[in-house]
Amino acid sequence: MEASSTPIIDHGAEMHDPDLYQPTREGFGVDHFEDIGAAEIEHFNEQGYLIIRKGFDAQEISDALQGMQDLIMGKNPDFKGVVFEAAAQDKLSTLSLTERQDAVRKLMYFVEYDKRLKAISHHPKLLNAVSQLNGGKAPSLFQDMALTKPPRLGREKPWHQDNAYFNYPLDTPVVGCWIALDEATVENGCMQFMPGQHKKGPRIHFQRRDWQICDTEMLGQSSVSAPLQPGGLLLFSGLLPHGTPHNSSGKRRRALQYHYAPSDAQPLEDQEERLLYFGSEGKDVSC
Ligand SMILES: O=C(O)CCC(=O)C(=O)O
Repeated sequence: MEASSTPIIDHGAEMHDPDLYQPTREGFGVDHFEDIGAAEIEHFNEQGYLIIRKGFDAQEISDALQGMQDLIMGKNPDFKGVVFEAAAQDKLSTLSLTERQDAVRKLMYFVEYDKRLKAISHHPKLLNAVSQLNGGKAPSLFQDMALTKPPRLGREKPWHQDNAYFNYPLDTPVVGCWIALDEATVENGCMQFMPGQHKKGPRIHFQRRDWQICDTEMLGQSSVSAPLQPGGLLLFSGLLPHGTPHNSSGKRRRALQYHYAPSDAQPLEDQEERLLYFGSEGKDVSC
């Protein structure tokens, strides 16, 4: 099996100021999907997030990891959505297919190429939870990604709001779901966020290391972290400011990220409204 001859490379590997990520506590959560009740829904509405510590079991996570690895190894030649870390670009041609696993930054739009990854994204307990958090609407998956953050290489995802990337009307209750496939820690780049700040609405983003909130707005602010065991997940509002630092550890930090809008939500025809609210430098951006 051959890997793609023209690998897609991510846009940059610039290092960030370590003071951008200063978690002072861990986020609130429950153990299981079944534990979501009125108090948890209220928490999500007020704080913009909810952690489910034991959402998926070991078999589901190992199936998902196998699905991801198969796609990276080129086992489905129709799949072209593997993006490599810019920091690995120079040595990519020297790496074996197995070694390439640790040079990947992300996979984009894969659910139609692997049934194990689709099964997680459409798992009834996940869809039910998203529906509980979006006001009772049936959720529809509109974006799927895997973010692999390889050991010592995985780049930062600077502070941002996901809705800054999506062409939906501002009041659409977009829910993000970030599922840990490895143990995610502060050291290997678990999610960090600013609880409650989804309520402040859209923030202007700029093209810097990425399409992001300006560093000067985030420097020195204390954040909340979401360390997770494999199978744990973070559900979060599309307006919640969040980011992940560079993986400076020797440990992998692979994750799936799915985004859902209510199935009756209509995407906008163009980017104009998004650029108006989130900043004019955000033309054609992708996560
Ligand atoms: O997994 C990560 O490192 C960050 C994911 C994220 O926030 C995004 O892609 O929007």
